[in-house]
Amino acid sequence: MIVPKPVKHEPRPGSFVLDGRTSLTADPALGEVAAWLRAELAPVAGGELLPGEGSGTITLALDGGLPPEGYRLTAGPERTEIVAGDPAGAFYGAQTFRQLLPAAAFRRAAGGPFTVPGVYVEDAPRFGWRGCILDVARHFLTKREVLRFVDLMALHKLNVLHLHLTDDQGWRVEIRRHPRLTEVGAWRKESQAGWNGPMDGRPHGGYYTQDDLREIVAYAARRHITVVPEIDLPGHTQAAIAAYPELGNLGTPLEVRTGWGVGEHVLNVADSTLTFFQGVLEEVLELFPSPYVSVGGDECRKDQWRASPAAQRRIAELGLRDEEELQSWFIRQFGAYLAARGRRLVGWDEILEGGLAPGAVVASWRGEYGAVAAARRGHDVINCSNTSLYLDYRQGTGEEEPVPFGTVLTLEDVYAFEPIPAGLRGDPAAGHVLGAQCGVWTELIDSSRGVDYMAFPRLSAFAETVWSPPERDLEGFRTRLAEHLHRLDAIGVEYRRADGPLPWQTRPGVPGRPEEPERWQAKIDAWTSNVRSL
Ligand code: TNX
Repeated sequence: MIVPKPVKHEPRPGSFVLDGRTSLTADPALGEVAAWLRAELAPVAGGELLPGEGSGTITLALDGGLPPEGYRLTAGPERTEIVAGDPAGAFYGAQTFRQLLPAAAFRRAAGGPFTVPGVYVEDAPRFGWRGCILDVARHFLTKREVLRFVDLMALHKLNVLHLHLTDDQGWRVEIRRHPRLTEVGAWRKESQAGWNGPMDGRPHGGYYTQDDLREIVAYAARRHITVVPEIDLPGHTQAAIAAYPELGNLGTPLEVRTGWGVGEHVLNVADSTLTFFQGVLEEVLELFPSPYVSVGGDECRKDQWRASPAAQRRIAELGLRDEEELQSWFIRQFGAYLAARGRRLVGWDEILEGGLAPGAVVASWRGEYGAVAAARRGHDVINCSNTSLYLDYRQGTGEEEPVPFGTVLTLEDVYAFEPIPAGLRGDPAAGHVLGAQCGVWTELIDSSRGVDYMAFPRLSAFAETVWSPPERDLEGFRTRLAEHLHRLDAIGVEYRRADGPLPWQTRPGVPGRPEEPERWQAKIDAWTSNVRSL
């Protein structure tokens, strides 16, 4: 019972035994995958899985005829063979092998021998972009917690970690040339309890050094996960402005934001501000080899630009129509900067509102209109639809859901998600849908334990929507999931039970912001009216 469900999974006669005498032999090109699998299995098997012929042998081999990230796995007496088109495919075959073992094999303690039933699996992903957004800006997650999350993504065959590194409430990436970004911007004096609740009076913060980020990137790369950094511009920048007031429109000191919601403080559009953030990106590009780099572009309130003589002068000089076009111009500067360095800009769907940067990839979050509009105009898109994939939204109607936020988004709702938006089905532009991303936004999630509760098992359902063939089978998924939850238990993931939170997973008295579906739809309609009129 494998999650996400493979393309083909058939029983074969006999079984394979993993124990202290099992050996592992790999094509030299798959040496890294072999090293990873050895490290995962050694404490379980109670042996080193050295190369050569043991009492049973696992082999990793290449076959260039297989699709990207695809693999075939055959397990039987004395032999398990994983054949892959590339190292990523071998890695996914190895992940599947781990899931063929009993759930107890996910404990890092020798409990073997373990038996794998004879099996033939043939598999390859439906989409090349299988992502998750992790917001480490609103609430910081330690490096160790991020690495654990990377392992959980890899278990689910996800391959993009979109790391939301900066926001009004915190700047989390060390930038050597602008040290105050973390000295000042990584800390806030307190946080709002829940949505519009009282201030908690407790300082919060943290950041990743450049060495930490190199480590996260390398750790993820070894698990075939690309880390896409997000430096959110020109809105969501209060932490940066608190560190360097000259980046803002008021020139007066500000604090790192302590409350939630969309802030009014945004960057000014001076040349010096563009230069400042190009400098930031220069260091970010050194840390993150990802071909894609996000500059956010979402929820930029225009009040300060409307009131700013300098912003208005910029609009006039450039012959722009309004502040929307000013935002597009701003984002385009970074599109050009990134393109000149061989990278592609990713931005939220707001970047559609005043004209798209050439080559930009649109991450569509306000429903799917943005994805449809951008794909029709020839841009690649990532479906991040909030109404299907925002894992910070409440998982049930119950009052006891911890800090209930957004509309109800159940496990079943996520499982029903289809990455190709309805508006693109049957349209050749659907080819521009690179894949999809679920989102773990953390205004109301203040710990790694809280991330476990909100992300799992909905992330397991999401993984099937981007990896597995398009047909849905809810009953089959429930059966697979029942077994998968034993794996998550063995790993120590504090997922949400089907019947709701355990008592210590509730947060009584912390105010949430539940939304009713009708109000929500009205909001999405309003959000997307700009996009639809394009
Ligand atoms: C909208 S997604 C945001 C985030 C919030 C999230 C909460 C996006 C581009 N902007 O800043 O964290 O909603 O659900």
